[in-house]
Amino acid sequence: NHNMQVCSTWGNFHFSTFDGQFFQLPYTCNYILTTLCDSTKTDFNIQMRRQYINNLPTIRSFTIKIDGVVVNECCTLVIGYGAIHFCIVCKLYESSVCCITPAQVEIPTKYRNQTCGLCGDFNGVKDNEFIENGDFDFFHPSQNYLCEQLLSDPAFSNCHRLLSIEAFVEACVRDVCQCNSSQALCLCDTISEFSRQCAHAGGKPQNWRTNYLCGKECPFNLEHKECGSPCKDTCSNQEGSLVCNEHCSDGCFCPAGTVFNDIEENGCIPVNKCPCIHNGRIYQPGESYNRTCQKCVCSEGRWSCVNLDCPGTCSIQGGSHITTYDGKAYNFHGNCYYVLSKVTIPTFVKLCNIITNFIISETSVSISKYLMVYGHM
Ligand SMILES: [Ca+2]
Repeated sequence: NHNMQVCSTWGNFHFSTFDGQFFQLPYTCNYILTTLCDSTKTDFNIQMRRQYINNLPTIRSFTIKIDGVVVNECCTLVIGYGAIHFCIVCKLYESSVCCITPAQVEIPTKYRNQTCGLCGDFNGVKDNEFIENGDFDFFHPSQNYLCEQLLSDPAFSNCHRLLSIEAFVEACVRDVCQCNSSQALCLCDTISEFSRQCAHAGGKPQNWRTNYLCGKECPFNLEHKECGSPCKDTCSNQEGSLVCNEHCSDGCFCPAGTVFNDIEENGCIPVNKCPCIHNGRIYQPGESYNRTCQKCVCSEGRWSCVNLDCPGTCSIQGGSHITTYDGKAYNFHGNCYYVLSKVTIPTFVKLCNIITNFIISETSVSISKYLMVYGHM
């Protein structure tokens, strides 16, 4: 029966196998239509791929190898390109001659029960074509291999006990199938997602990206990490990651030994290069400002203040306007002896113990002496 030897694919993702089973496989992946299951034999290997053009599935490519040699020129005639209909046929005879008529692959009966691919196993049994074949691999082995290899990368070694890569390999293969640009770009999302889910499950994925594969650019001198603390250390919050309970995530992080300069927003620097901020002004390390009896120096992003040996001043002006050591100003009227200041702590160095005499007349207030009284803060 001549029909028993023909495998076809047509129209809307339809296939019929050598054994006559019909099925649909609505994907635009690259598929092996048929090849010998024994990978050491290179008699033939026919691959095809569909694509959508104006929402119509059409054939994008056929790749045909006979005896290990690509013979596309023999079998790539496409008629009605852009429409549902196409016409390609490879007739593989023992002499490895192929010719072009409708979209069929015809192989000699000597290959019975030896074929793998969408055209089935050619064992003469129509039903359960692919179930009989065990875990038949629908996909192009090279795509599977690339995805499997990436997901099995040592960078994910502590993910494999947490997450099975199987579903990700499948998703990755689909990515590659549907990819219209370079393969590497298309599978990055799925590999990244594997990395994220691994981190979420408590794993610590290492960096699997390279400049050539899914590389990520970061601003300033930040670097991309697969597993960094989402609480970032900065000049103004240098221990942010220490008190962080969040699981790690991928993103741009400062290199080890540096923190992000969130004051000047200009990248990562060693802590000892961190500037400080005071009253809206930025100070570089080593710069200082003075405040009441203190000198503060910027050091490692923090103010380091020392007390100064400075006098506290209490003053009386105009006889009745008094300003205390701590700067409170008030008016006081009275015609008596008053203690302006005295030492109350016995161990305190006795600097002054002065009683002054306010002389208050009817029309004015004056003081017998103008006194400045000093004490240590
Ligand atoms: Ca079969």
